[in-house]
Amino acid sequence: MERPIPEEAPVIRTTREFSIKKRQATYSTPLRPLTLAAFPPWGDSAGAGCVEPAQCKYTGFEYCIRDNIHIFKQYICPMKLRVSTYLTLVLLVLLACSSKQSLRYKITTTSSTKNPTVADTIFLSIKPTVENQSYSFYFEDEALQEPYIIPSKTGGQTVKAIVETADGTKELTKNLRIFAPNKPKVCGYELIKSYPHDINAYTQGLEFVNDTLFESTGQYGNSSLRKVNYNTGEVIQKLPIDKAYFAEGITYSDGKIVQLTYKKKVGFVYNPDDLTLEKSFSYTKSPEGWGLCSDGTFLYKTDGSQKLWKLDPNTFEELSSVDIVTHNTFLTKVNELEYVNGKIYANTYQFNKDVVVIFDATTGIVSGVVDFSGLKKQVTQHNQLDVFNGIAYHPERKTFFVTGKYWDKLFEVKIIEK
Ligand SMILES: [Ca+2]
Repeated sequence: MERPIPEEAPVIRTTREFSIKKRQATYSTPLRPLTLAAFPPWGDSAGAGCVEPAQCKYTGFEYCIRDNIHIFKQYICPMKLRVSTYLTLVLLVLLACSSKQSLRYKITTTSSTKNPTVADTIFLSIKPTVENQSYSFYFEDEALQEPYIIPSKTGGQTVKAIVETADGTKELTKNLRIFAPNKPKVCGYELIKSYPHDINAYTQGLEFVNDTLFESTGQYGNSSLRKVNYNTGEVIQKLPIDKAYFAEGITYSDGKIVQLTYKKKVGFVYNPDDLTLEKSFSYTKSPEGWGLCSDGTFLYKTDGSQKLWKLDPNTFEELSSVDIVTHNTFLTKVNELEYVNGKIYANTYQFNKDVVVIFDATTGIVSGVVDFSGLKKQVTQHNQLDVFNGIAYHPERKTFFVTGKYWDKLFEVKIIEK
């Protein structure tokens, strides 16, 4: 039976018609235009339970069940269709115009090696090339001998280009990754002795002041700063840290113990004699606190990224940073640190191995790796046993002391660099 079309009703067009599943049966109707009367009343000739169409100013919906199949129809009024079409055309014209105006230029690089290092030549170019285009390249505001750069230092470097085109002047930048010139050497170690260590210490920092071992432990609610008799493992004094902080690396600088925290961007300064808190400081450039060490003048800090930060020893301001690099990677997740004679010895999470990496404190270039994988087997095995972390140099004994998180042994070792 034909549906009556009220004269006053606007004519609308079916634009979409689809079905949904019921009882595993699927019904699918191809899209087809259909001119119908609009809103009510509109009965269902099949008599299978159509509901009243929902309605609004421009659109209408119909929901029916026929032969156990749910059918949903959507109508869009021609006026809305016209407005939508018009808006779409305007948008397309605007997009076409804008894409013509803002040609996306970029700096591209090629070099003879996959991982370029210092003194390698890296060729630079601009893409796309257009008529009447000119450009020049800069590194640290010095004009380059185009079209190449010969990097003088490792780590992330930014090269800049000024491009002159008919559309105007554009400034482009590109980050280059410059790697270490040589593979790190694999170093060995000699085990001197093992000592007891608190199995409940989640070790995050180790530092000798004379013959006393200072230790920082982590975890929220269980962080602490400790003075330890390394010969016996006895904790001589323990200062619990507020549960809001997860304690990290420590070092000794200018007669004080300095301690980092993980996420709060706050560090603490203590009197080493009685562990009284003297002041706190904030770090504003790096996102997190990981390892900390001192060369006697400056402090060095890691933050979980590839960066080694150099800190002012008095204000703790982050003065500068270098990237910690090997011949083929930027080293991240560098944890506990120890400074000895221009080099930093560090634990790292990156390889998920019990290693110490050795890198230059000034350049960040990794020169050696020490594999300590045999030590973890020698401690009491338990469910919470965690990674190798904690390294302190004893200047009189000229030996390193290393341990791990929840390890019940502290190992005295000599690192043998080849
Ligand atoms: Ca240390």
